[in-house]
Amino acid sequence: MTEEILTKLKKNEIRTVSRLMSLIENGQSDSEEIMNMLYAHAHQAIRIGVTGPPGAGKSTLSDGLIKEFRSEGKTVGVITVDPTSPFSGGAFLGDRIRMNKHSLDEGVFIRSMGSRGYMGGLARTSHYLADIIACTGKDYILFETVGVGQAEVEIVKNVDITIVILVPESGDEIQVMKAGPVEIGDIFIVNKSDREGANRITQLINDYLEKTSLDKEFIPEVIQTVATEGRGIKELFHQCNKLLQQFKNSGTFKLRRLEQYKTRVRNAVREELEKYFWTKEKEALFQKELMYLKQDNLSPIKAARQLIKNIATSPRHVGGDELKENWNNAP
Ligand SMILES: Nc1nc2c(ncn2[C@@H]2O[C@H](COP(=O)(O)OP(=O)(O)OP(=O)(O)O)[C@@H](O)[C@H]2O)c(=O)[nH]1
Ligand SMILES: [Mg+2]
Repeated sequence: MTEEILTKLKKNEIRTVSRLMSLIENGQSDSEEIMNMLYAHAHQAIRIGVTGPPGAGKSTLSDGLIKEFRSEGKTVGVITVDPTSPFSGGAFLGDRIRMNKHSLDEGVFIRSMGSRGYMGGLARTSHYLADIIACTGKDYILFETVGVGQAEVEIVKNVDITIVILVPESGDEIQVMKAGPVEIGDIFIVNKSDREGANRITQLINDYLEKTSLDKEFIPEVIQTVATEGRGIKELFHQCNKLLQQFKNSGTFKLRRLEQYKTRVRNAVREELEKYFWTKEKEALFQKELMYLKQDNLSPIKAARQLIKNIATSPRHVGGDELKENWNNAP
């Protein structure tokens, strides 16, 4: 069955892609075997993170990048994470309108995700979706996330190259630092450069990068763009390709892939342990017992340690009474 899915993915069958994605997003347990199999076929695509504050022009810029990739005959997948919507699956309205023009293009696949409600965690789910897209043979996968929120940042940290977008309104240095995960940027964009203050913020970012990049492999470039008019997009596209080549030559690309792998494993361990820990029974008892506990006597960390100690000695088989006793005897 899994082989059949892979064959369909390789043929770029959209129905299979969508169905598989829904399966993953709903945390269906039988999807794990499929994903394990797909992983080996998901290495070819280059993963690019696009991040920045809300409304900075991430989608407009991604759209411009898609056009550049397409004009070079390259295929692209896009995963956008919409922080405000708990829903997933359907494209977010704004993105749908903006990226609509690609909907008939088989070389482009776009998927929006809500940022909440993923049993397996947002970062894990988004990279699973990327694995699926990669199996359809796409050359590039763009991840669009806002640069706030740990889960969102985690996604764009875990890619081959990261583009951080700022706008003239990002203002002074403090604002710039707050606007996104500045330390992870490989390329910086000052979008909306048709607005006042673009040069000032470009200077600020350049100064900041010079100060902080002393021990790094390179100082990231800052590029001014007007995404709505397509200005600066070619430059960004070329810079992306140049950096990727540089990373491949220097070994950085391989190192980053190794880091990505480690991060994915680490995240999976954390998520698996938590899933393993919070059995239905334990959750129910925990909810119930908490109401009767003298909470001022038992600090949360002590309570957690008691629960963990309990699970360590008899994993998965902790009976209600045992747990209750543990709670009651907790110092
Ligand atoms: N003046 C100007 N407006 C722009 C530029 N780029 C994008 N915009 C506008 O800014 C608004 C937000 O653009 P989006 O591309 O949706 O920004 P985003 O970062 O994807 O937004 P979210 O996904 O909601 O965080 C839209 O109205 C765009 O038309 C630009 O270079 N100049
Ligand atoms: Mg957007």
